[in-house]
Amino acid sequence: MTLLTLLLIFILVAIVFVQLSKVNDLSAKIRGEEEVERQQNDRQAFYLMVFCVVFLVGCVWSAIYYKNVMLGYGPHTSASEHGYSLDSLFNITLFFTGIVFVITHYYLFWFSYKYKEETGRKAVFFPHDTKLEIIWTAIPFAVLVFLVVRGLQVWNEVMPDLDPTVDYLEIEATGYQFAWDIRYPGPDGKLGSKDFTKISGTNGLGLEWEDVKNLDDFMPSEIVLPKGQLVRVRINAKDVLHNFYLPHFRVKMDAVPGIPTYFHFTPIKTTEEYRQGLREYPEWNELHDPTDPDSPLRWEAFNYELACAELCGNGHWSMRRIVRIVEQDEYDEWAASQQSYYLQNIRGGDEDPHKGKLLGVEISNRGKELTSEFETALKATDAGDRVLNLKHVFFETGSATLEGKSKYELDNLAGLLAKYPTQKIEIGGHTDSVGDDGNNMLLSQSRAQSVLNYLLGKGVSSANINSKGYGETKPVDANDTEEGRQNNRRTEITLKS
Ligand SMILES: [Cu+2]
Repeated sequence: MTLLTLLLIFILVAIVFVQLSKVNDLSAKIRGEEEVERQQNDRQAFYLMVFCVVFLVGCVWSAIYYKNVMLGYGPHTSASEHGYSLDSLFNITLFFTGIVFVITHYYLFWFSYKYKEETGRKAVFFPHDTKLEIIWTAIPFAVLVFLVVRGLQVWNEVMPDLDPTVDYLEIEATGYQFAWDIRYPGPDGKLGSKDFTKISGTNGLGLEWEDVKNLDDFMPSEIVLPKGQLVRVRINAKDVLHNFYLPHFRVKMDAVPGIPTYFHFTPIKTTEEYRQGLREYPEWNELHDPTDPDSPLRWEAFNYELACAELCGNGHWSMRRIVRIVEQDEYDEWAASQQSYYLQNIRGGDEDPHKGKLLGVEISNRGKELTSEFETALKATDAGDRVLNLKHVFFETGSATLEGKSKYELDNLAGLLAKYPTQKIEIGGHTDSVGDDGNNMLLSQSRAQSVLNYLLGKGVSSANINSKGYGETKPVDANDTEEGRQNNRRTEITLKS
């Protein structure tokens, strides 16, 4: 409908012009060509002046009118530390180019008006003026030197190499058609090494699993960063040029296949703080989705985003990712809840070079798990909730001898008992139902005793622990499947109240 109306307007305007030119032709025949030409010159000179005024006023007006949707103004002041330097550089450049823009346009139209053809006026031949040449060379020279020097200062401020002693969080972004793989370093704080020949269906980045730094790295679906933390982003591409663009943080860097690039910045506003800033502006208090009355307001629905700023193919738009800036403690909680990519997808599989070995990251995860289970059980009042299964304590088959790898769990337990020195526990041994009941009872007793002896050896007070064998009397699962029997063969501790 709009298109049809526009088309109609266009046709009508064209008809008006055709009719006007017919009228002109007719009047020219009546009054003589010269007179008509003079009048047309006057009219066109006048129109040019009108255009000049409307155009310049329009430019200034639209800049002011749209100020609040532009980065750097109104609600969109920078959300990163260095962003303010870049924004001020843009403003300085805008100031100088703005002056040139107004002056050149003013003279362009004013001269067309002033020097329009007039009877009896002759053009002046004006070949050269040294003074003028000097002026219009010297002024741009001075302005450009100032802009370039200021630009270099800002560049050095924004792009220095990071001193390795400085505390920063390093993450990695790898662009490909059409998504980003974002990698975080995990608890060790270090990203592991890569080799493109290792790229496979399960290992899209070609991470080298022999490098233990890779084992705790995680790849979340959203980018979460702590406020006030210096962040360095390693930027890569796997296929074509992409661009890592975080507009609200004034971060923009090409992702080039084969050449890693980087950028570092410090976010200074959490997502929530930025939303509160937007809230001050009436246009951000409109419905996010105007067709849905239950939709959140625009400021409530706001999120920082990562965009690919390179037209990298027809799925380019889908490279958008949400970026969430949170306070440090919220970040720590989020990071702790992330699962290592290796442990989730590679561990125990064909590509795992550490098969059969217990890894440092697993030991520390088990320690954390036992601590949290122990502390939850401590607070429990229900007797059943005060029982913990020591999942990583193993014995040699048919014997009460502890396997070497049990030591990690037992050392963790000894640590917990040292932390809670008044807490008393019972160690309970359990078997499956295979074999003679009496033998099972004896085996479970001596296994519980082995655990007790180990803990005594670690300095746990004998007044705080006792052991008991339950044999096959307390199964937690069915005894007719191997899995069930495995669940029944276990060592438990009960926290006494
Ligand atoms: Cu892209």
